[in-house]
Amino acid sequence: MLELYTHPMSPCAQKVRIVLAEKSLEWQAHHVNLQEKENLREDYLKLNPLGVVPTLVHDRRVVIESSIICEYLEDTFPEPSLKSTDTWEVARMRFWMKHVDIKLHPSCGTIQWPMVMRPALMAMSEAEREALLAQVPEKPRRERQQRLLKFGLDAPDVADAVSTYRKTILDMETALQQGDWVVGNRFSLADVCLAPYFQTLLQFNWTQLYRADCPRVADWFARCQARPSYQSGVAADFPLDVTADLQQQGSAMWHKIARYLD
Ligand SMILES: N[C@@H](CCC(=O)N[C@@H](CS)C(=O)NCC(=O)O)C(=O)O
Repeated sequence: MLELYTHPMSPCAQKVRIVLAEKSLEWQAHHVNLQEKENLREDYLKLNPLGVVPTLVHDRRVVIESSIICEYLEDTFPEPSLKSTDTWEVARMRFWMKHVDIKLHPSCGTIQWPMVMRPALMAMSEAEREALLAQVPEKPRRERQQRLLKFGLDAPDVADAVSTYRKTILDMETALQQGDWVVGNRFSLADVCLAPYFQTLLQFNWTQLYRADCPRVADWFARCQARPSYQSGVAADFPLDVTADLQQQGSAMWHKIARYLD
């Protein structure tokens, strides 16, 4: 029995949903409403003390951290494999996964949070939203959200987030000169872990970050999107009306992203 605590717009949860679909695994979804901060409720914190999605529960045993969950699923259900048999390629795959965890994901949070989470918090009273954010367990995340709440896309964090996104894209363009996928010629966990961050760009109509000068990245993302695992694990949560709404909001804010591009 596999259960996933998830949210449709969470790139970390999207990674795991792609792996589950690639391996044709049956799973049960528990939707965690991040806008209402259900992730900070006591019962959820017992499962995931960091107060974030995703969380996987497999036969009552809990696994947290999206990259660890992806590798757990790969090791537990090895077929079809999402990992090379070449140990150097596995090392490269883990390098990309680590890069996503420590750099790309916080950057994505920085530009996505003001669009998706901030409006819900702004609808609450000041005391209510400050009390909620004070409960975020990790200090760097808590302080970043406090800045993003106050300044939105004008927060000081946004410049670095945009340049990290852009550098990642340029590094991917270089990597894709060597093979069809980010590591060699096999679709691997490196591709799984990167693809959701391009969904974020797509949903806000911010694809100019790669479309103008990174054709290999554009082609790579189109091939990720064409996979049934992406369709069921990610795209299914973005019906046309939701996408149109998000793209409209994103387009209106593009200038706040574009000002940090060289
Ligand atoms: N390192 C964690 C990060 C998870 C994470 O940041 N999840 C976000 C959604 S993508 C979340 O739950 N945010 C809730 C919050 O920050 O309040 C992982 O890879 O699982």
